[in-house]
Amino acid sequence: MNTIGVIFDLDGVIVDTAKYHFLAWKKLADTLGFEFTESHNELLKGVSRVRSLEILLDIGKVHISDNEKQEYLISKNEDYLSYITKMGPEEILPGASNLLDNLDALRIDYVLGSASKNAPLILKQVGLYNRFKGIVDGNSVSKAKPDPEVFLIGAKKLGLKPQNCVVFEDAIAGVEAANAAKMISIGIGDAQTLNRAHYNFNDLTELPEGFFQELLTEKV
Ligand code: B16
Ligand code: MG
Repeated sequence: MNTIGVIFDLDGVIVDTAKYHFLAWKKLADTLGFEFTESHNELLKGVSRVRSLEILLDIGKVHISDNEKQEYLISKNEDYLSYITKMGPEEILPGASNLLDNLDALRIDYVLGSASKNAPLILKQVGLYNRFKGIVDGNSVSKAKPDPEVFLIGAKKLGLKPQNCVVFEDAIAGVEAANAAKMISIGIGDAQTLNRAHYNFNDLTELPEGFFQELLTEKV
């Protein structure tokens, strides 16, 4: 076992499923009769499904019963799944496969730490499911990011102390969760937005060669 391990967020790091969440949430907003834009969708990134619905209803200033909420959560997910089930390996984001190959070569283990309850299905669709040492997803946690729970469970699966775990995240709440877990946080996306991350890259192709070797020498 290596002295460091990696925890990957899914949406926005390995694949871009935000566009499918957007289409499914927009359909619900259309049904409820208000506009839901791509910038509204930014507010839902990294956030749990239930919390996403609450934010969406706030945007539309819509009040509905708990029963209706449950129905909309189910129908939104059915719409979302209609897109997800068409995904394939071509949707893996640039640099992700290469990074996993490099980690394998360095014998650095990696697990998934995602808010999505659909994470196992998505990984299977793109052909990456069997490569992860473990999966922590929206089904395994009781507290959503920015709570560190998802990543602390990930550290257990890696058999490592939190300070020896490196987290790749595209959402502010995810970077905060990694920092709260006392892990090394890497923000993927806009550096201004993710300015609390310890390292920032626009995407995974920007990770410098030797990045993990350097971290390894620091953590020996
Ligand atoms: P589901 P991540 C998150 O994935 C998405 O960013 C977020 O937009 C979504 O609401 C959440 O998963 C829950 O997804 O409805 O599939 O359970 O970024 O944590 O990998
Ligand atoms: Mg994400």
